[in-house]
Order: sequence, then C-alpha cells, then structure tokens
Amino acid sequence: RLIKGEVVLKNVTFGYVPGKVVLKNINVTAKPGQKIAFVGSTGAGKTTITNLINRFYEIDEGEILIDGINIKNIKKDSLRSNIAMVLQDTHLFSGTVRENIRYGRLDATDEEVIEAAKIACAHSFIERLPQGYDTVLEGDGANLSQGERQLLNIARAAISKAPILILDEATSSVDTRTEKYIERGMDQLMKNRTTFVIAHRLSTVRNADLIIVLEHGEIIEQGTHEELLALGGRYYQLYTG
Ligand code: DUT
Ligand code: MG
Repeated sequence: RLIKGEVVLKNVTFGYVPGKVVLKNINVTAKPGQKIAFVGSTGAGKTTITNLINRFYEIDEGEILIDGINIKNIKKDSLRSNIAMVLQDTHLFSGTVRENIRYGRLDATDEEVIEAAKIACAHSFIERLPQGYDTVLEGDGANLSQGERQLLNIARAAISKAPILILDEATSSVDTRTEKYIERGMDQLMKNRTTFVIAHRLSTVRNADLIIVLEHGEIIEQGTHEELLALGGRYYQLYTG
C-alpha cells in the first residue's frame, strides 16, 4: 500500500505516436506533500506529464516511481485509489450527486460528503437541485453546467484519501467570484498531498515549492516563483507578458 506520495520521473521520454516525441528526457522529483506546478504554452506537454503519472499511457524511455516503486509494478486499482484528480474535462457517471462525490470512498458518511462539497463550494448549488444530494446526474453530468461539474470533481478529490493530487486547470470553468471563494478549499485539498498543478493563471502557481517551465516537451527552466522571476527568462515573460 502506497502512503507517502513521493513521485519521481527519471529521464522520461514519450510520444503518443511513433516518431513524434512529445516529452523529452523529463526529470522531476516531488517529495511527499510538495506542490509542483507545470507551466508553459499550449501543447508544451503539461497534461501529458500528468497522463503518464496516471499511467494512462506507457512511456517509451525512462521510469516513473511512486514511493520508489516503478508504476509499471503497481496495480491500476491501487494507482487509481492513490491519485485523486480534477481535470479540465470532468468525469461524472450516471448516479446521484452523493454517489459521484463519494466515488471510491464507499465508506464515506453523508456528513463527509457534505463536508467535501462545502470545501469545493458545491454545497449551495447541490441544495438547489431538485433532489439535492440524491439528484440523479444524467450521463457525464449533462444536467449541470461545466463549472458545477468541476466543483463536483473537486468535492470528489476532497473526500478522497489519495496522497497524490493532480489539478489540471481544475477551476477553468468556474466563474471568477467562485474561484476566489474556493481558494481556501483548494489549499485544504492540497494540504498533506503531493500535488501537481497546471494552471494558466500564474497567480495560482506562484506559491508552489517548484515551478517547472515546459516548452515543446522539454524542461527549459525550474525553480520557485522568486527564482524564476529573477532569472528573467521564459517564466518572467509569461508572468509579465
Ligand atoms: N497530443 C497528442 N495526442 C493526445 C494528446 C496530445 O498527440 O492524445 C499532442 C498535442 C501536443 C502535445 O501532445 O502537441 C502535448 O499536448 P498536451 O496536452 O500535453 O499539452 P498541454 O501543455 O497540456 O497544452 P494545453 O495548455 O493546451 O492544455
Ligand atoms: Mg493541457
């Protein structure tokens, strides 16, 4: 059983199709509980890195280790229960709101479901649904707005006990006011978890332990917000641009 949540990528090279390299020689070490941010232009390979940590695809070269174990040797079920994620494209299933939040935490009580929804700023909109937490969601949450779907995914991540968290544009569809309101919840979500965060809004990545700047599938700069600003390179351009 995985518990600490150290994630290491060693010389990882990957392409979705043969002959087209998307990530080249990526090295990243995330110590348990650290927040690592990936920034860079569209198509740089940010989402791809998280796809690989999730083992949605097999890497071509190098290795990915979680708590020192090669993820190839970790059962998919175990990997799933140890990595929580909130992605740009939300994932909901036909079932009640409660079931969708609870997800893998079948032991979670109704109180825990409500607490998670509150962290995600989802409680008030859920209460306004026809049957509240017992409202049945149509396939992939078609009866909700994109932002509401994201909030449910955040609630699901909040109730999960996974030591690793992936946030890929997790609040991209949420309005600015809710996004501001949810900041504390997001901090609570990340607390004590190794977090990989991708966000176009650089204000949400500035407090990361390490910011990694990707360009065309390669790491071109890395450091803290202050270090990267002082460097005056790509991050500085993105930030001041
Ligand atoms: N790519 C594929 N097949 C896929 C997904 C992506 O070929 O199924 C390519 C598109 C792109 C590169 O991989 O050239 C990196 O894509 P990724 O989604 O990792 O980029 P990103 O940094 O997450 O971009 P964005 O900021 O637009 O989300
Ligand atoms: Mg992406």
